[in-house]
Amino acid sequence: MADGHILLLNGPNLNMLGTRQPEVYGQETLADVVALCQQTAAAHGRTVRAEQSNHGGQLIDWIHEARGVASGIVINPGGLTHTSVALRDALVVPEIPIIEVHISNVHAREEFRHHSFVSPIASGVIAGFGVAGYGYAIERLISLT
Ligand code: DHK
Repeated sequence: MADGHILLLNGPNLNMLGTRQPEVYGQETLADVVALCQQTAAAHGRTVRAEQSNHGGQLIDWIHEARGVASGIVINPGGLTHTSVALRDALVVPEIPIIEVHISNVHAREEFRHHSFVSPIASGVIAGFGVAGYGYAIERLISLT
């Protein structure tokens, strides 16, 4: 493994955090999320590579590149959670722990958000803790890797 960093991935529309439906996703920005994850990891002597894309193929390319390089992945796949077999298939390629994060409690929302293609291959799932859930996900990943 090259450096064992944690890969933090955010999917479609999460670049709009702080602006998009703040009553659902909160006031914090994606930059706040990245800073939280980096600070949480740094407290354990670990590093985070943070990426966001609105395009599934780009996310899949980053996941493939993680093989043999990253120690684990924290991912909020956004709406791709509920639609993308391709993203799920990619996430098993690196053979490292995956933690799935949702800012909102997807189970208390529309029925189409209740199913995740990612959850069956994840080591853990966090939903409904706001952006604090990303910090918990980093903590858990560190305890696993
Ligand atoms: C984020 C999204 O963009 C939605 O498509 C998901 C998730 C929920 C979240 O809560 O972080 O359904």
